[in-house]
Amino acid sequence: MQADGIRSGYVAVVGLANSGKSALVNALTGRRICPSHEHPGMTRIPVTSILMTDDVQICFIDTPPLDSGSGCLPVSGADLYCLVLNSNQLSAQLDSSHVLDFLAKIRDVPLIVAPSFIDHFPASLHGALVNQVSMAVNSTDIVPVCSLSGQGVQSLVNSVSAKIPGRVELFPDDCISLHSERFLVSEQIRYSLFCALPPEIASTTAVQIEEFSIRDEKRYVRTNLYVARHSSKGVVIGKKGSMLQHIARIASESASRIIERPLNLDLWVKVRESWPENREDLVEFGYVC
Ligand SMILES: Nc1nc2c(ncn2[C@@H]2O[C@H](COP(=O)(O)OP(=O)(O)OP(=O)(O)O)[C@@H](O)[C@H]2O)c(=O)[nH]1
Ligand SMILES: [Mg+2]
Repeated sequence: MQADGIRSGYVAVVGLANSGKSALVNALTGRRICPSHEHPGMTRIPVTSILMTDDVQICFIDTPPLDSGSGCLPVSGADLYCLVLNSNQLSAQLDSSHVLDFLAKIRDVPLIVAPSFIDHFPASLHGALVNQVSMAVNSTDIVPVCSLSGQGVQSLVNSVSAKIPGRVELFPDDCISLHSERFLVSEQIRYSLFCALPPEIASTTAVQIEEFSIRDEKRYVRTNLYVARHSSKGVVIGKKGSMLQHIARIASESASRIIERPLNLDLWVKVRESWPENREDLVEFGYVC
């Protein structure tokens, strides 16, 4: 640890839908805590994932897309913002009113820009991407990344670490996230729906953990999946329960990898007619406060 304390703080990772925020947080921390999927708007509320080394503790906050919500800052009080821009749509993203609003609001908080998807461009063009960003954004820290191959990720960790304040440790040793195991598991169940089901059914199926208990070192997780239409119930269950088993397999594998414990997942499908249109249901299922 450094004499002036460890570098410890919060970094909010922000950007437009599908720009690669969640995949980047997972690459930065080496854990797949944040659900990442090609379906836009996969991240619905901020999700934390902590990078711990001997010298730094960085709590990355994966955020919902800037173009999804209220126009408020996705997270306030961060030590640093990391703006992720999809390099395939760089001009459009730099001109987006949501990005411009965000840049106007962050004021004195330091900013690092990470153009993502650089695997879609030859290395000879990466410098041009950096130049294009530097002409539009008031930041000298621009680190191109590919979260899938890991290219640029260590450089980004170095840039972020250099901007995190030295202070007392904010997080206990071995802390991987500020969320409960229960929340992390429920996000992996939600992710498994997108892997297994058509997007229109996955995005209208809510996950509600009814029981989360410890039995012989195993986590027992009884969960209700609420579909919004009667006709979706059969799709989620599948022939003789095959789809439900498939969903449970994906969710158990990914969740037990994250919490590093075996999991016994018990899934039940229920109908809550038109829940995405009902504010009380949205609150109950954790979509809005
Ligand atoms: N080829 C390539 N694919 C990427 C890269 N980054 C993310 N992806 C893929 O792009 C899709 C969207 O990535 P996410 O990380 O979920 O995007 P997001 O910004 O969190 O999306 P929202 O939560 O909807 O805002 C996923 O299928 C990722 O695997 C990248 O650098 N290169
Ligand atoms: Mg996301």
